[in-house]
Amino acid sequence: MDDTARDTVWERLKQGLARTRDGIRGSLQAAKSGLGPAALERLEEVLLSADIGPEGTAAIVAQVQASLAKKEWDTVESALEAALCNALTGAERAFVLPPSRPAAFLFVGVNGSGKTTTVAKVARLLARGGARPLLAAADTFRAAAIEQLVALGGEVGVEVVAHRPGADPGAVVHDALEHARTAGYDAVLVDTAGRLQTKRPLMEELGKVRRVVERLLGRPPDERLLVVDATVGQNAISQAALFHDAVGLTGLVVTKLDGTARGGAVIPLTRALALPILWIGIGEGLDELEAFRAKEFVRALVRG
Ligand SMILES: Nc1nc2c(ncn2[C@@H]2O[C@H](COP(=O)(O)OP(=O)(O)OP(=O)(O)O)[C@@H](O)[C@H]2O)c(=O)[nH]1
Ligand SMILES: [Mg+2]
Repeated sequence: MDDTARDTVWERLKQGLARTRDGIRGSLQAAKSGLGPAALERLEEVLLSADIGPEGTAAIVAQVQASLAKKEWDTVESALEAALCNALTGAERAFVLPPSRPAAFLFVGVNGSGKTTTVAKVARLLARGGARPLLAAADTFRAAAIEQLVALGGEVGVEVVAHRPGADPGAVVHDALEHARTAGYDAVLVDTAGRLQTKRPLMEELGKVRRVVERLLGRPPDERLLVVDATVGQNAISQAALFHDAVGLTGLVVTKLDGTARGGAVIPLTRALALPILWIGIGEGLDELEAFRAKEFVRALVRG
């Protein structure tokens, strides 16, 4: 990536996180002259309202206090930045296209979390990197879902394998993998129907899709990604656990970080299941997907 492209990414990230940052910066104003009881309370409140969760907030605040006491940092801002980075240890994993062809990626999540959009964003990213992705419309639940993926595929210039509404999602994935093999595609991106994590038969259907890939490729999908909407708050954690049980997640994509003051949700999410965040979604546009880089993310939250 050249410098101009990097600058644009950084600007987008900053803009996307603006709403979450506003709260944090407000609390830092209050802590300008140190972390007195009132400023401490304000900081706690802000971290909680950013959805960092009670545990994460307590740990971060304790660390900020300890590092200020030890004079490791001379401003609350720097101490907070360090504590947030620390809370995100292990949360970052750079995506690399696995060597086996075709690679297979499964995108799962609750209704409306941003799966279909993310599939198209990732397809564009792969295509720009010189790979040939193929999309599989395994959300056969509604005709509109298939049409949406076909339209997005057109927008990013990527072929879509689709069956009729109501078709078996496993069959769609089967066909897509076979087609990818014969036509020399590098990766198959599987869009699935949104489902409530509490609906057992629907969760079992995801297990079935995973097994179709295993049967054909001799291994499970290379990435099993949960697409989570950052605005849903703490409920996202119980969602993640049940999807993890169903498909054995390899990572997270956190979407809608642009429209929310709750960007801190990434912290409990990644910590709860020790899953890395591969990408974040910071807008509806098909370019508005960024690799998650903990340090940059924190800097955009705290400093902007
Ligand atoms: N602001 C914002 N909107 C997003 C982002 N990602 C997706 N969306 C929007 O969220 C809405 C739902 O996105 P979809 O991709 O259709 O979500 P889905 O998970 O496929 O939905 P279902 O298939 O119905 O479960 C759309 O209006 C998207 O444009 C994001 O990062 N930021
Ligand atoms: Mg969808």
